[in-house]
Amino acid sequence: MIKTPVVLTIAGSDSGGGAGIEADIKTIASHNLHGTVAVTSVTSQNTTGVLSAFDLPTEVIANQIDAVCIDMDVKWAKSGMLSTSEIVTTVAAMVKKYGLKLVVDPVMAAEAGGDLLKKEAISALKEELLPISQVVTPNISEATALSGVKIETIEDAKKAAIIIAETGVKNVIVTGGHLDVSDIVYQSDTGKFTTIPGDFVKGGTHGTGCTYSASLASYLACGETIEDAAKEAKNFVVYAIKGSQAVGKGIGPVNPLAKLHLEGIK
Ligand code: PXL
Repeated sequence: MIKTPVVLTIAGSDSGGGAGIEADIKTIASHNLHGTVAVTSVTSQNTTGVLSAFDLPTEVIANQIDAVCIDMDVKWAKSGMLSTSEIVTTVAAMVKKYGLKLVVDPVMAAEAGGDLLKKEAISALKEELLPISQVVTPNISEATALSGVKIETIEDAKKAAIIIAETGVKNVIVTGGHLDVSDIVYQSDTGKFTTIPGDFVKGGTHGTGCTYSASLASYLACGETIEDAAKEAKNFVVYAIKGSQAVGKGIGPVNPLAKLHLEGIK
């Protein structure tokens, strides 16, 4: 019997069911992989915004990672909302302890507004977590916060990717949902750039970043190359936006099960 890859998400909970661990688990499951979680923070949130966020004690976050990793063979993980520098430091220690291959979604704010990472934690992210990570997937504003480069063109995004890669992270994917919808993949070991074009799609977008990084981690856990995984994950998110369901009064949540419902399991 072929062993099912186990993917771990280390991220916050979104009570509205659109982003965070809720999006991650749906995404991982729809790749027909087994998803596990370490919750970092519980947000009270809906489609219109974040009411509050309650960070879990770092011991509880570490315990969840221990529980999963001592039992199951986890190779790939993704991180989302990490909230504080203490949580970033804890997650970095656990990633090292279990030799996890990590996709970092450098979550800073919710789609409908609301800070999900304290400003002081950005340096911990750059100094402690990115140097031991395989991939980081910033959107335009996160790439600006990580690099100091104001991004208005694809060339700016490339400049930012090179600066972010100086932290030691192996691959940088600047997602272009807010630019011209192209994603830029930068592989630091070869210096190669790949541009992945996209079409603007209409639908709910709450949870796109989480869904993208969870899909990317799932494709990588299945052994795909970074370029193929980036193309497939982008396509996965297109389905999730197109198949979003009209719930709530604000920014509608993506539907990570849309591709599965339309195409079945591959
Ligand atoms: O999409 C970023 C994100 C990450 N994690 C949690 C969130 C959000 C956005 O709303 O709620 C928990």
